Amino acid sequence: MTKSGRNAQVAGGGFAGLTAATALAQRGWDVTLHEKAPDLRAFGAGIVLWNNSLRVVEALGLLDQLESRSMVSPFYETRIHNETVSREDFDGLPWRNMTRQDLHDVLAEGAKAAGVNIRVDSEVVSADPEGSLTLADGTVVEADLVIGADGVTSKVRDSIGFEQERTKSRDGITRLIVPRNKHLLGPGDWDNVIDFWNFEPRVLRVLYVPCDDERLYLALMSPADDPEGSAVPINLDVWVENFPHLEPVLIPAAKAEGRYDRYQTNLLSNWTAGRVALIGDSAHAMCPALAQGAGTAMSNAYTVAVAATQSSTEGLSDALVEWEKAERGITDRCQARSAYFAETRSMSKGNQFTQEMLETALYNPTVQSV
Ligand code: FAD
Ligand code: 5PR
Repeated sequence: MTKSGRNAQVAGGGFAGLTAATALAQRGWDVTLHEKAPDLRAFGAGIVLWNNSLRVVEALGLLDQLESRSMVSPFYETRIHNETVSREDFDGLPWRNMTRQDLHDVLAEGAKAAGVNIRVDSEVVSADPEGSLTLADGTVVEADLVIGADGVTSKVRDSIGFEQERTKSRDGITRLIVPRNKHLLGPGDWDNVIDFWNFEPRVLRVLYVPCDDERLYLALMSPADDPEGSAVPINLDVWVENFPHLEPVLIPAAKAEGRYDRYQTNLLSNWTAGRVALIGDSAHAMCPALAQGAGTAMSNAYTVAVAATQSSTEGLSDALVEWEKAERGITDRCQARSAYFAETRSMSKGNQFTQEMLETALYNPTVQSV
């Protein structure tokens, strides 16, 4: 590890911010992370992680902790009207499922162990490409490097004024964690991830993702213009009528809290301005079809830390431009493919994880690490 002694200010304590902060602190940076919420907590329910983010977690020294709180499914199965159309195992490519809270906890523990100064209740209101953040209480903090990891509604991004195109998809999803109730589900390969699609009599989908022995992540998809399908709490009668075999997990889903979200995509002209770099959803929010929003966030968080460490203080802005050039193509392609799947709903055909579609998952962002 090199000791750089330089100062980094990170806006946002989600997966992107925690990963960047830890990778920087482990390289000798003096890192402060600002999270506007009163505590470090994950939003949402469950998550699928692929090889790319698992390699990042490994490089941060946190893979054992992650493995003990996640599980491996034998297959990613796709069904249409409850008929199996494919069972994919990705030829041994590592992938894992877990709750978002567990991933967040693993990353937050890693950040604390690396010496990141974590400030909760610390809202960032703007950033300056010269190298500073302004907080809601008016404090201005200066930094050699500023990271905007403040999510899809990023203030760091919007205060600087990056050009962007935003789109919202026609479908959206309610995400929940429920008990697995495996014994009530009857015979079946209930350790698989199972993507259940129905087109008749209406478009509804249940993505079934076991996270461990006790907890199941359910993502219930419906078009936004279907008021019954998109109702929260979920409309139990509608979901059970369409997925009767899932009744034992839909009953607790109807009692759980949840939020219906439409998929958002934003495409920026640039991810960097001077000493500021945007990572994660602030830079490239994407549809979830390939389950790579957090994956690309963590990859780019890691590689920006490496690139910034390798640069001199004077050369930092140029190094950030070079970093964007290196990572942009693969991220943009993943975002475009995810948008295509969301638009066409063609994941339902099964066998969609071709080598091309797995490009991001196969990527190892840590190979040129310092
Ligand atoms: P966020 O997780 O949004 O974190 C931003 C953080 O910044 C938050 O803690 C927030 O409180 C804080 N913040 C915001 N504004 C400020 C401010 N002004 N000052 C200080 N702090 C601030 N990805 C996957 O890889 N696999 C999946 O299976 C997957 N499933 C998904 C399912 C759905 C339905 C959706 C919508 C997304 C899914 N994603 C998935 C994508 C993934 O959730 C996001 O891409 C990922 O959480 C982005 O991380 P982030 O750290 O950039 O942003
Ligand atoms: N994969 C995952 C996921 O959570 C979603 C999708 C795919 C892990 C939805 O939340 O295609 O919408 C999807």
